[in-house]
Amino acid sequence: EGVGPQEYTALKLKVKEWAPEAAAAIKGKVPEGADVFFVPATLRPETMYGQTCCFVGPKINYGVFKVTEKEYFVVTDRAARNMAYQGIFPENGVVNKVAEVLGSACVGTLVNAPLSVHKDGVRILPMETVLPTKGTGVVTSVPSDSPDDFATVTDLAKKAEYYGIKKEWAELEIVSVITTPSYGDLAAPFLCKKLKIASPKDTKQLEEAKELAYKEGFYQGIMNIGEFKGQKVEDAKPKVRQQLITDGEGFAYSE
Ligand code: A2H
Repeated sequence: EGVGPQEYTALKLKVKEWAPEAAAAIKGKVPEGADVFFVPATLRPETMYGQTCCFVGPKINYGVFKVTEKEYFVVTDRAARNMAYQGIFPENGVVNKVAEVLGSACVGTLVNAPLSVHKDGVRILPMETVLPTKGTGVVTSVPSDSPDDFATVTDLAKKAEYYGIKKEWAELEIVSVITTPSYGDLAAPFLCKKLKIASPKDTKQLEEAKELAYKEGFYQGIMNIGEFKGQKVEDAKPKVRQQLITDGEGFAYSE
């Protein structure tokens, strides 16, 4: 954790098809025809082209919060409270929780991930290391550039049966988003291999990989995809963020 406030980009991943257990949990509580969004918080908006799934903590309890008649967000209670003081809900300081749903019940839900190359949508999948006390408790997965995400999707695909998921949900194509001189087109897979990271439990090596990927990506990275292809990551980052906000697909969230 740094000292100052963390400036996240919150992203709106619209539900296209609920997993049966989650559908049962919200039934009669969210009006038919309203849109429900999983809302991950990210520090790397420029990588959103590479989203392949979205993580929830299987044991975390999430709230479904009403934003407007037509829009509902799935986030932790803690995040909703913060959002209520940041002008994200209509009434300052007031949250309106209409339902609760356990992370594990959401697994398999199909969502639309803004900017992602996977236009048919991506799946909600479990990640044991999601912290309920950080961000929104929802983490979008970009395995090309996040060592944590790469280690987790690799593990999920390997043990699909154990996790109760379809293997193919964890195996959407990993495309190159950023090129760096030291780590090539896919920094996270490169670093996981180099540091011999075999699972999400290799926390010490993952810390190092994260640090290396972040620095190299930010200071040396060149965008390899999207509207700002060919530009430095440093320059593209605020532009992608602004584009998401302007298009109504994201908003500023801080804590
Ligand atoms: B980042 P910081 Cl490509 N629990 O987004 C665990 N991790 C969480 C979280 C939670 N509750 N909330 C957010 N995060 C992740 C993209 C990304 C991220 C890339 C590379 C690195 C990276 C795609 N996942 O983060 O402790 C989110 O993952 C490296 C740290 O507040 C978010 O940005 O600094 C980042 O951690 C926020 O971590």
